[in-house]
Amino acid sequence: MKKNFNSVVRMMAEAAGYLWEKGWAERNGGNISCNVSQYKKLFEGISPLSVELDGGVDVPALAGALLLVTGTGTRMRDVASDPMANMAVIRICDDGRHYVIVAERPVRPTSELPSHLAIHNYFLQSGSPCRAVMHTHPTELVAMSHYAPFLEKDVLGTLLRSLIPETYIFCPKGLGIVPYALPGSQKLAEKTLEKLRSHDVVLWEKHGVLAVGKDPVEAFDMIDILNKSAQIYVRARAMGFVPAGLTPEQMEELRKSFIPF
Ligand code: 2HA
Ligand code: ZN
Repeated sequence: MKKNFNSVVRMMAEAAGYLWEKGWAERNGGNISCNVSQYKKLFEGISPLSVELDGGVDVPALAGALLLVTGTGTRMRDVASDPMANMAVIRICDDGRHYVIVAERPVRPTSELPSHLAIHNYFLQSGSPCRAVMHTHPTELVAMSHYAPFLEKDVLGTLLRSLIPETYIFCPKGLGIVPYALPGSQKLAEKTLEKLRSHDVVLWEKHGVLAVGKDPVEAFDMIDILNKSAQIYVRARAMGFVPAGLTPEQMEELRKSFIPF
């Protein structure tokens, strides 16, 4: 059991390293969480901070669940090199509102915990196979979120999916936009969850993105593909032209060949 838990820790560290290498994780930017409830036994009886902390949102489906979460104020590059010194292990209390820290080191979870909790709760309620949530600050996508016309319904998602076939194939439900809300707020968590019900990835205006996956590397891949499209757009504009994009016929051919719904 310990070996399998360690492999989740290693994958969180691997994904954190990618965020740093991409230049998407300045200072303490970004956070990652994984539901690791299957390893509950490893943490029985450990409680360095026996206070119950308020998670900021009601998450009844998570009562008793165990989450591995990057620590507040920690750097992604430090999560990559020394994961357990920079991650919190938390158990959600039976009231589905509070949590306790149960790892040997009393690291406190990310400031974006309300969004992470709301989404893990949704995974369990909806029967989703996803168990990982990732938030990061991809430069080109954040830059594009500063331009109001891109934030109109479906504009940016449609543009990005027309730039390379992979974006449509691997993110068929595209990008949902959440208007600016205070980082770490309950409002940001609620709006994010709303958009995630019908999109693969959510863009937080003037801040960053949030993606989900069966594991943290899968969540990273979603963001990487979308930001690649954003980079292609930015480079084309820098070369002085507006990229043509795939034609409606080419998009339709992709849809019929690769997208199961
Ligand atoms: O973890 O990125 O949004 C720090 C942040 C807050
Ligand atoms: Zn952020």
